[in-house]
Amino acid sequence: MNRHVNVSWMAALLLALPLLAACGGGKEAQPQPNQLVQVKLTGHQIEMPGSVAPGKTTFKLTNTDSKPHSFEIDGPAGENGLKDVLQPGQSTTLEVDLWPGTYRVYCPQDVGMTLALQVSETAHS
Ligand SMILES: [Cu+2]
Repeated sequence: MNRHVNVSWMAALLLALPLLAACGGGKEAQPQPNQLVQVKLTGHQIEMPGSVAPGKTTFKLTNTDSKPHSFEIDGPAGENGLKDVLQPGQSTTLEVDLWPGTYRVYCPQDVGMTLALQVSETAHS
């Protein structure tokens, strides 16, 4: 009789252990790293992918032209852009939490430096 009780206790403990471990691990859940999108401002156009996944995104912007340029992205996540123009040869980053939908990406300095960016519904890795 006593032995049976002890075995049950052991079984209960063994079942509980992974749960306790899972609880402890959950607290240390890593934040999702931002996806990185490379953007080149060439003067004639903005070179970047036409579609990206939703979520926290870091745009790595590089001005490869001989004139200053800037970067704006307007859409479902609101209006985001650089505060200052990007000088020739310089790089900077812009972080945007992208929601699904269509965005207008453009350089406020130049008419025609514009493109449509599609942000998909689901993240795909
Ligand atoms: Cu420009």
